[in-house]
Amino acid sequence: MKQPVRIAVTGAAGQICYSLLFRIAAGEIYGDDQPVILQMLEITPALGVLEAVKMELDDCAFPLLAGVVCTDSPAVAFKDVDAALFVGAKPRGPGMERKDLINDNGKIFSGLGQALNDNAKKDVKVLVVGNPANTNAYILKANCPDLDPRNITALTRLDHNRAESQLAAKTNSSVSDIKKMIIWGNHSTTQVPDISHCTVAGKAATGLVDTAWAQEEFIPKVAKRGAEVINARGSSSAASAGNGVIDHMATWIQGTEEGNWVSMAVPSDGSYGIEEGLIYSYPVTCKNGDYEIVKGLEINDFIKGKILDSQSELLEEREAVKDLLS
Ligand code: NAX
Repeated sequence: MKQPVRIAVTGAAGQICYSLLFRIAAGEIYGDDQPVILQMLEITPALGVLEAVKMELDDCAFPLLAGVVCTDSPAVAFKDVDAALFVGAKPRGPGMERKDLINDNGKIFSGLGQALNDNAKKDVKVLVVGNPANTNAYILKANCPDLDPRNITALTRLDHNRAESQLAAKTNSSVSDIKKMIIWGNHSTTQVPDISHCTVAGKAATGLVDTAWAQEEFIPKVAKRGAEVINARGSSSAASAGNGVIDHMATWIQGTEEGNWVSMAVPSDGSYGIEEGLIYSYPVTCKNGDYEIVKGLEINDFIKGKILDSQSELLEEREAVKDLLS
């Protein structure tokens, strides 16, 4: 039997984790021959609920689950972890401005970053889900000087999956026929779902749908899908977000399929004119536990404008938290 890998998960008593943790314990990130230890972090008032989550994990008798830690101490949660999933965040309250949300979460993520830096394995793979995800990841990166900055990423795979599903429905095809979807930018309404390079069962998507649909219906539909779910459900996407986390991590660790790519928000290396270091969603391929930004794609003027708009939003968010970037 292999040595277990350690995975820290924050916000472990919340909605997303109620599906996510069980799928990790079933082996869906690292594969069905890899034992895992879950190191679950919550705020002190949520420790009772967290204990109930542990009871249910125990009651599933997952053969690959080699241990479960419940704690309100970041140092304990991040001790020797191979992966850290930052799901927990302060939600937006009534009357709260976006900049207040950015600021409050910024403080949380700078503190968590220091604890991660001091306790995790140096090559820990990090995924930020809690919103504003890209900027929280940026703050985390600034507070983790000893970790590999390339390993600090944010979730846009849910947006990528939503985009595939919308295009499949529009073209009466199966999601498995859709290849090379792209989400550019911030995980927010400025994100840029882009079908320019997509194929549907081998045919160019741009030849199957008209430009007006791609620009005026598809983009806002994907970008505002989270709000649509909130309106229908009364709370934000949970199972589909958990599924996006599984897909993001499993692809990063196990690799992309031949002839396809996925979207991940990663530190920009300057590709496509985006400022270096910003956590920006790009098309990436993954192999041997590493990812690479897909380079040299031709970008039309419409998409180029939107890509820069999303960058502007990220620059504004960064300005709002500049005091937390140690
Ligand atoms: P919940 O409110 O159900 O759960 C969040 C949990 O985090 C709570 O149990 C809370 O006690 C805990 N928490 C808060 N601060 C913490 C801290 N400092 N340390 C540890 N735990 C802490 O939210 P849930 O529906 O699970 O969503 C979690 C986050 O995901 C939210 O910020 C949400 O906006 C974000 N999302 C991100 C998505 C993405 O694609 N990037 C999509 C889904 C979701 O909207």
